Amino acid sequence: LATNQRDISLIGVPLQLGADRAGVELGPHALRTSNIQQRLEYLGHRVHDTGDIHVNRLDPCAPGEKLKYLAEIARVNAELAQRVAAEMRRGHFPLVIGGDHSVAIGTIKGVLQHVNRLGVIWFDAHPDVNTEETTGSGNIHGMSLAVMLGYGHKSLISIGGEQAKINPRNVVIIGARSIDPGERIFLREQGIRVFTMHEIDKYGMRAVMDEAMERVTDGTDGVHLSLDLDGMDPQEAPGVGTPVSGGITYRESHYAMETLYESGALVSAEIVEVNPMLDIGNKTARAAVELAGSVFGERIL
Ligand code: B3U
Ligand code: MN
Ligand code: MN
Repeated sequence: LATNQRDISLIGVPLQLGADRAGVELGPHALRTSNIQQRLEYLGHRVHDTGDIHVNRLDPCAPGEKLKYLAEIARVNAELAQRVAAEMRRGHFPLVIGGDHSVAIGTIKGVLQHVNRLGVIWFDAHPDVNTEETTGSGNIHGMSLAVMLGYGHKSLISIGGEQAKINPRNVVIIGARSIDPGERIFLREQGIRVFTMHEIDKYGMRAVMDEAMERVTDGTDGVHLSLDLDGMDPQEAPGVGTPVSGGITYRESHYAMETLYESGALVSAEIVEVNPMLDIGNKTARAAVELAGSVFGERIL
């Protein structure tokens, strides 16, 4: 059993507007019925399920819109940021369960109220650094990391204060294999370390995590994990909105999570993009819960 027991606060965000695709709003329910709470309690942690943040149902927005459902996404994330900050204030570890990846905005903005210099591990097939200018889809879940770096619509970057942002030096992306042309330019300009599948194949997950942990802990006061299930290979995690083949294997994913646990640097996390409507036999939700186990100290022996 884990020696460092934590108080973990689960916060559900049944948000789908950032992906503009039905199903991902059922993610929090699927993770709960796959026993995320019991799994973490079994490791010795105290888990407090704080329930879901309410998301309003909206009519479909106009086609060609570049920031789809901006107002509601901003409202939900502002509320999430407050909830996350409140949980941290009482010493709890915020574990946000999405929902689409736009919820990273609320989580990280909330964490930044307590942790000034935050390192971020962005586990994802996509870098999510589009802006209104570069997006092809208009889906805000493809923009959340750019917002965290201070680029994006005012109503998003202003959540928790515009000064609440992360340093590109302390961000690593792991598993990227679908990068838009505008994103490529942005990543280069920002100097963000991206471990594409090429690097993972070439050096192995061990070397990737060694360098990743060095970067996210260098001069920071804590590390946030943003876990997008589409980072995993679609064979292991088919229930995601935008599957991209050639992803991170089951064991590589667990190794990465175990390394994060061992570092002791983790202060917050979110698990996003689980889409039960596209899943095969609940495989993705189950994988997500198993990964959460590794993040919080689960070991084979
Ligand atoms: N980069 C594309 C696709 C995408 C990003 N995140 C997901 N899909 N899950 C976009 O829409 O910005
Ligand atoms: Mn993502
Ligand atoms: Mn993704």
